[in-house]
Amino acid sequence: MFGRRKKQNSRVTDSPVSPVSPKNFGRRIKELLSRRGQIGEAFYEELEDLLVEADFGAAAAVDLVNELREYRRNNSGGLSRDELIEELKSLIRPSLKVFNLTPDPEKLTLYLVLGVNGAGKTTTIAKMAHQFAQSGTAKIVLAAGDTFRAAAIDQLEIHGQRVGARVVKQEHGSDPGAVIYDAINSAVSRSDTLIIADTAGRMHNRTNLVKELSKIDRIIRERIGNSGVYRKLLVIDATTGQNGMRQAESFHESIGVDAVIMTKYDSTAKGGLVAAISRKLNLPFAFLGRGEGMDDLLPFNPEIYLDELLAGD
Ligand SMILES: Nc1nc2c(ncn2[C@@H]2O[C@H](COP(=O)(O)OP(=O)(O)OP(=O)(O)O)[C@@H](O)[C@H]2O)c(=O)[nH]1
Ligand SMILES: [Mg+2]
Repeated sequence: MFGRRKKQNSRVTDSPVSPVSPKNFGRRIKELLSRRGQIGEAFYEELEDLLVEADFGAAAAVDLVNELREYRRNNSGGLSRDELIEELKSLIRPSLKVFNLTPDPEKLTLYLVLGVNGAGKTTTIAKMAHQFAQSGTAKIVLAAGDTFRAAAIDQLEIHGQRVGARVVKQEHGSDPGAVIYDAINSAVSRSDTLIIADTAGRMHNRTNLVKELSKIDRIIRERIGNSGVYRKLLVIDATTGQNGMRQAESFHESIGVDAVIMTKYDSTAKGGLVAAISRKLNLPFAFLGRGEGMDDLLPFNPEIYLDELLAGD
């Protein structure tokens, strides 16, 4: 799972754009319906293919289509296009959960940001800091916990200056647990309320990364204790398809994840990954990243997500 950037990039280069996009997925379902007239086996098979193409994952696609079949069996009067889309929405909706990421100004809060390299962690940290600073809900410190890559510390510092957040750092190669521990101490002594900690997305190998992240996790739990709030946020790049699903499984299994932030939703040709992760791992989503600008981070809204995915107009 870790360090797959090269493979992902080459995959993206090999097949630039999928014909399925969150915007036209619903339109294609409608096309499928009008083309077939009747809803029969061929329709269900095509719908299943369409769901797989849109990154729902094979298992979820099969399940959803079976549930739709079942629904239709129980509604012998037939099913209009709109009814079918509404039913598909109501089959997907129950698994979609929102994680409300509004820091409590009364409590010391730490968000540990996890994800493979290139997922969009550092940019997302900057966007979150920008939002929380603008709304005045928190006094923010950024912790430069990605000490593996030399440029990562500078990158966070530049973002920190831009959004007006203090950055706690040590030099390249230092212990990320120590950097984050320092950041907590300095937040406490200056009465800052929110620490957002960056982490490395890649190390020499996966075992090293899991070990490192587990150590960071332990340090934070011990230092923050029950009086504060500690959340692990996993950043997934929407354009990585089923690889994103594997990343979510792997991080959740090895470190434990509280909420997912999906980045690059603006550049994805597929929207089903959100539903796939929600359905399989029962994880809530906090934000969708929809561009590179500081304001391009929107709270996850299931109804908007479903409308965009299935409205098709
Ligand atoms: N279009 C788009 N690009 C994004 C979004 N979020 C991040 N990016 C871009 O993705 C690239 C990688 O982002 P980073 O924030 O550096 O990713 P990272 O996870 O910190 O990467 P490493 O530090 O290498 O582990 C940058 O060019 C970002 O501008 C998004 O929501 N939409
Ligand atoms: Mg980074």
